[in-house]
Amino acid sequence: MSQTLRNDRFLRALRREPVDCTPVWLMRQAGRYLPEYRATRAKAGSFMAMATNPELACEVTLQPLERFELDAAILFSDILTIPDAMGLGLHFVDGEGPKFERPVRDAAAIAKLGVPDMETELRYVMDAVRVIRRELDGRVPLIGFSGSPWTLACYMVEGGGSKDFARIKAMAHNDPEALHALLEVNTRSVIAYLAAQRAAGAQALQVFDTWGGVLSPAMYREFSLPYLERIARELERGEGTERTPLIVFGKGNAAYLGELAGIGAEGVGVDWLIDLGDAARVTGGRVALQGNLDPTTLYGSPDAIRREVRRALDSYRDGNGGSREGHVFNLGHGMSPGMDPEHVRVLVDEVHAYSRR
Ligand code: 1CP
Repeated sequence: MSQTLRNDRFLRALRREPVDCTPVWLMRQAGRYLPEYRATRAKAGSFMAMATNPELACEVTLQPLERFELDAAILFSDILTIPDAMGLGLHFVDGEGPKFERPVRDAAAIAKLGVPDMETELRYVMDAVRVIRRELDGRVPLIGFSGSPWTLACYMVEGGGSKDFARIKAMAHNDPEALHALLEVNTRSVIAYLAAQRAAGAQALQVFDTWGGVLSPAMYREFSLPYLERIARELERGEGTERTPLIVFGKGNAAYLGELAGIGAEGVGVDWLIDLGDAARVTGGRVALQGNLDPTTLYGSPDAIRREVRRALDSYRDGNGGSREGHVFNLGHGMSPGMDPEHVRVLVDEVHAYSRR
């Protein structure tokens, strides 16, 4: 497991150490925009058949790395594995995304939930981590991940994706104790899940708080931020250069970056609604920043993509006292199925070429 990494730019950037150029990976870099992903998915039959098969999960994890000079791999899985292992019955409805057969809508249903066993109920995830580490063979670091307690709760209460989050927000107002009980069991599960991925070989960890930004500031500070902080503080990750860094990504987190920089995570992922230089000024070198190109930039021409990449790199440097250290380049959110793989190549190569100067 301790084979030397041939490319450790990503881990160095998270420690805010000097790098030869800015590292880059992309959220949802393994996915439907790649024809080889669609072929593997067709062979597997379904998303879950692919995610629960460690060899196939490994295959799709490596696909974007075969094409592009990415500086990190991300485990191919999903944030909804935890609620599925809790017994909610995850399934995918074509064109509608993930759904749960048994959503949790009241205190009684929440009281029945327990932390899943990581090496039995979620063994397929840990096996995938082990297979991917073996096949990566030290090329780049592997990122493990989880949803945030709040974001998982959104799917668990709504029963799937949502536009207005009406059910979970009603619960927040009418039965906050029940919601806190749900966030509590989710937090303990996320900590156990990330610890198990780390033990299996994940070299960095990311929490996706995708829906934190739908909360009012008061509600964000009650229902999301404290649980993110507990994860960052309680998750054992080692010391010094051996420490496994934790990145907390949140859509709509611009107003909270100052607070997020103080929760104990090594990195904060930023969406595209804030200038990266402003984000760097607010966080003041306390954490590394990851982001933050608008994903739809990939629909632009190669020239437009290069221009926006340079703008983000320069913005970060300006806000970070003239230094590129502590920046992991990424999109502000995940890629979409209609994006052109050749545009991804333009982005990745431009990040490296421009930041190397
Ligand atoms: O049929 C398919 O191929 C389904 C599409 C798909 C994919 C490619 C789903 C279903 N999950 C995934 C993989 C996935 N999900 C990864 C893989 C690694 C990589 O980044 O390459 C990761 C990190 C996730 C995490 C995830 N799942 C998040 C957080 C990140 C984000 O984009 O905000 C969320 C919110 C989910 C839920 C989910 N799973 C799948 C879909 C389509 C969704 C979103 C549903 C919604 O919009 O509410």
